[in-house]
Amino acid sequence: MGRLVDGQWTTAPKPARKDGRFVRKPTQFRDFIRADGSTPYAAEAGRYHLYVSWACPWAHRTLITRALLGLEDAISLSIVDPFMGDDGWTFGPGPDLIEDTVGGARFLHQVYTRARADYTGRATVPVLWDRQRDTIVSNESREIIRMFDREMRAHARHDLKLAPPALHAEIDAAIDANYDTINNGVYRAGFARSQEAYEEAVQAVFAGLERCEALLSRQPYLCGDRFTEADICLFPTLLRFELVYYAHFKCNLRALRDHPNLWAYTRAIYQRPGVAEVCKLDQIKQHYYRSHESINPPRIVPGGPELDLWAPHDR
Ligand SMILES: N[C@@H](CCC(=O)N[C@@H](CS)C(=O)NCC(=O)O)C(=O)O
Repeated sequence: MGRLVDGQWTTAPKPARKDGRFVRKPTQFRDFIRADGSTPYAAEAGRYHLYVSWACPWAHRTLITRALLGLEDAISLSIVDPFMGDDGWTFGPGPDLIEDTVGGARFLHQVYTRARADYTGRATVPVLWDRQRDTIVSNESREIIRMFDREMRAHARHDLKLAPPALHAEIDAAIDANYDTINNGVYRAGFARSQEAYEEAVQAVFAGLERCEALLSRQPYLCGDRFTEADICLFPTLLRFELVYYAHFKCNLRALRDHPNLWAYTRAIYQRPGVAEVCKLDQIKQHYYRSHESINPPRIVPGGPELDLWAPHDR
């Protein structure tokens, strides 16, 4: 996996941490679109462009939010190839991919250096690009979905509030609670380089899942009766659980299907109009099993599991 150092792409290995832990660095582009004009990023249709991968759970949050709000005409899209090799994320052509129609880049890292010529860090998806100022607004999924929901409302086709102001604190607390344990927990387990770091992460993943399982036995969604951003942030990880995290990231104490409420909840969200269309299960498997050579050296993509995401649910 490569990264940018002072604007130069390098695949030179980074020295591993002594404790074997995987630590995700904070994202660096943290500007905000504001409908009230209080930032240089006005809430205009046709101005912003989203760079994503179908495979990435963080990017998946932004794709689901864009689809549920009906922002497809307001925010354009580029979709990178699921294979992430020495060049990092690259643009198509390929099935279900969309090239960089804004800047004609071949590699995603070129989008980063176009925004900041001396950027140091990983070139990650999602990226929200501003055509007018020719720069990145944000590369933080959680903040991008909040902008879509709160600030781009005038351009949304569907009248859906994913983060009603009265629930902000509760939604943020739910997203925080699941981030370390579940969303990033699976990565901490999968990329651990010591037994101790792995054990710690895998226990946290399943403790987090048990907590959600208990919560969802009492209420339909993480924040009560309403479907919110907190559900959008959890769903991409649950969808990937049996597909990749169980085997590839060794999160195998139990399957997701062993948690009846979580499994039904996952199917219920998958079956909401507009969601299945932005869930490309094959691209998810292709990305993880083929891109992480250190975990899966022969890069063989398993045939299973057989998942019936359309099975009826009672939620
Ligand atoms: N904090 C970021 C995380 C984004 C992220 O790590 N994306 C991964 C894909 S799953 C990526 O692009 N990784 C490329 C790399 O690390 O080189 C967010 O939530 O938006």
